[in-house]
Amino acid sequence: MQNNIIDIEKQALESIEQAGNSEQLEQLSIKYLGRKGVLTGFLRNISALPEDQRPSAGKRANILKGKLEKVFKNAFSKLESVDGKDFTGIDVTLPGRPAQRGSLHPITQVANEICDIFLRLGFDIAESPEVETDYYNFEALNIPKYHPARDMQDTFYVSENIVLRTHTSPSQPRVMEETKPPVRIISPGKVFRCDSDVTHTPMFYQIEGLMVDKNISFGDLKGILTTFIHQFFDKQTSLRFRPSFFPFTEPSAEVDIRCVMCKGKGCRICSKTGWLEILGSGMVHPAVFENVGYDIEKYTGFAFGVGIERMAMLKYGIDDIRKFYENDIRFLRQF
Ligand code: 2NL
Repeated sequence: MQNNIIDIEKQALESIEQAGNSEQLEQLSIKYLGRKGVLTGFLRNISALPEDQRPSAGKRANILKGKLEKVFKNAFSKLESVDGKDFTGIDVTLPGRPAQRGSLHPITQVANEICDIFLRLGFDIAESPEVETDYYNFEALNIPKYHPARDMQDTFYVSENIVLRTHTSPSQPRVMEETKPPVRIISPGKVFRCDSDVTHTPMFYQIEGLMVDKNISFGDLKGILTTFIHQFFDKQTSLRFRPSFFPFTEPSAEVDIRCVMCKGKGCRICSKTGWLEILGSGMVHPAVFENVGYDIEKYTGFAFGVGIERMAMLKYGIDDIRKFYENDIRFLRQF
């Protein structure tokens, strides 16, 4: 009996060693460990042994069973890696996987489109840091020390004198400090405000424009902005200029367009007014020119700011600004 179990072990280990592939190994595993296998048969026959030999025979058989299970497991994993290496070529007749084509984010597309319109009108692009000094973000733009826009509720402060820019205007005094008029620039980019709901995200995109020269008038402002709106939406779009207030312009005007959804009849998008507010603008305040050293007797200029998300929402009929930043590929693929 003792010899018998030693023989079984010896035979099993030898044949496992010689097995060349997982199929042979599978057969061996059935032969030794299967329900009708050698070891099961051995265990079943224990009752035929003399009583004093039964416990030790049972114990030896169970130990061998555990050992063979481990050996099989190792042998299988060894053979699996060998099986993989048998693969010698590619099946060139299989259909290929189509490459996924990427596309620009809708905000980038709209920003590019707006920049292109102004580049054709002779504007240059001016960029500046997203982390800005208090001076260029507020002071240079005539936003006084205790103006509500400077509140920590509205502005992200990095330190006492450093903020995440709340508009892209800071690039404009930066350019004016270094360039004599004429100046014709637009500043696209990310801006940041402590605000978050259906129409506000804490990070959003803006494009601001600035034109300075001798004899620049409110008529130039109207002409340039009308051309811009007609090119971006369509030539039939009506505009209206409403008096407004900004610390950096005087006079200031807000620009509305006829509702692109209802064409002025009144709908949910325009809150039944028939008009949509899309731009802030005005003639550059003399205090801004003085801050950058421009002669206010010689030069005048206009400036404006437009939110890119809002333009994209109106152009494509999107009702929730947060959709731009959820990165749902099903949304983004539509553009
Ligand atoms: C808005 C308002 C505006 C400006 C931005 C500006 C820049 C300089 C001087 C004067 Cl350097 N003005 N920028 C002017 C009027 C309005 O933006 O509602 N933006 C979304």
